[in-house]
Amino acid sequence: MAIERTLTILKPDCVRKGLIGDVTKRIQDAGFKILAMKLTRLTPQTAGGFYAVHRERPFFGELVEFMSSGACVPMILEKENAVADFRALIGATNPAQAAPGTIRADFADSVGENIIHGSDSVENGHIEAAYFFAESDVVANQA
Ligand code: 3AN
Repeated sequence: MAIERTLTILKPDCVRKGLIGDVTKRIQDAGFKILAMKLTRLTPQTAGGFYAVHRERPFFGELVEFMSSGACVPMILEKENAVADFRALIGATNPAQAAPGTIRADFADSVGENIIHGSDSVENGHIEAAYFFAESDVVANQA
């Protein structure tokens, strides 16, 4: 399997609940290497741009409001088969349907406030990573 990168965001509910450390530990324990990370607060414009694909969905307004409601922590992660393995680690979008032991099953309250984002393809992972980070922010060689 190929080494891939994926983009995650620890969402504002994750930060508000004081779960940055717990969730990051799960990510690292699962074998993901953090290549870039920062604490930031999205504006409604930045959040709307990130989720532009959902612009026509009925929940778009509440999604933008939530994602810009507080600090969040985007990270670029790297691992073999990172995209699929990360989606398995975080669980289904709706935490009520997420498999036991996944991050969303254990920490998330609702489909709207579901703690964490994970890219859905390698291509989108690269697009999303570039949305938050410059290539010079990426520490690929950590030896
Ligand atoms: P995922 O983040 O699991 O890839 P997407 O891409 O379908 O899920 O949805 C993007 C984000 O939009 C989700 N993380 C969630 O916060 C929000 N969302 C998705 N479906 C709903 C919904 N039915 N109601 C409210 N928010 C939703």
